[in-house]
Amino acid sequence: MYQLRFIAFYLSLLITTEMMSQAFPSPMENVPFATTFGQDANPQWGDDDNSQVYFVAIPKDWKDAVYIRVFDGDIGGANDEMMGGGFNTSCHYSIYGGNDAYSNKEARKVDPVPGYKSGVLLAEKKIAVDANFDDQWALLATLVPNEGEWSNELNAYVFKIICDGMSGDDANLYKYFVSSSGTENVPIQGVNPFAYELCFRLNQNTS
Ligand SMILES: [Ca+2]
Ligand SMILES: [Ca+2]
Ligand SMILES: [Ca+2]
Repeated sequence: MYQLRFIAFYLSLLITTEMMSQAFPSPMENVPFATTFGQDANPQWGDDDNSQVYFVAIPKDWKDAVYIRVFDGDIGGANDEMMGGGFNTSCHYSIYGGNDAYSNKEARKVDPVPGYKSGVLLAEKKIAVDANFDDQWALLATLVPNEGEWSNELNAYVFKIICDGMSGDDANLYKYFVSSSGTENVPIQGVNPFAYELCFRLNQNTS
C-alpha cells in the first residue's frame, strides 16, 4: 500500500523554461533528483519512456575542459527506489556532441524516437549497483567544449546527456553538475542546462 502511494508521485513534466543553474535538476525548482526507471518498471508509475535527455550549452568563451559530474549515478544503496524486493536495474549514461546532437528535431521530442541519440557519442557509462557512485558526486565524463554542436541561436556549444534505464524495475534517482573541476562542483559562468521533459518524484512525504 505504501509503495503504491509512493510511486504514484512520480511525474513526467514538460519543461519549457531554462533551468538557469549548473546543477540539474535545478535546486531552484525544488526538484532534488531526476528519476529514470528500468525498462521492466510499470510505466504507470510515472516514467513513460525510461529515458532522460538533458542538453548543456557551454558559452563559446569557455575553452577549458568541462566536467560532467553525477550525484548518485548508481541504482542501489541510498537515494534510489527499490522495487520488487531487490535492486536489479542498470542505467546507461551517454553524452553526445558534434553535428546533429542538438539540432536534430528528434532529439528534442518529449518521447524518445529513433534519432534521439543523434550526434557523435563522446562518452558512455553503464552503472548498476556501484558503491563508487552511491550517495556521492562522481565524474561521469570530461568534455572538450568545441566537441559540442555549435549553435548560433544559443551562441554556445551544446552537448546532449542521456540516461537510459536498461533492464530492471527500480527507479534511479540522480542529478548532474557541469563543473570546471573534475573533483568538486565549481560553476562555469554562463553554462545553461535545459531539458524538454523531466521525470521526478514530487514529494516523498505525502501521507
Ligand atoms: Ca544510490
Ligand atoms: Ca528491483
Ligand atoms: Ca541513483
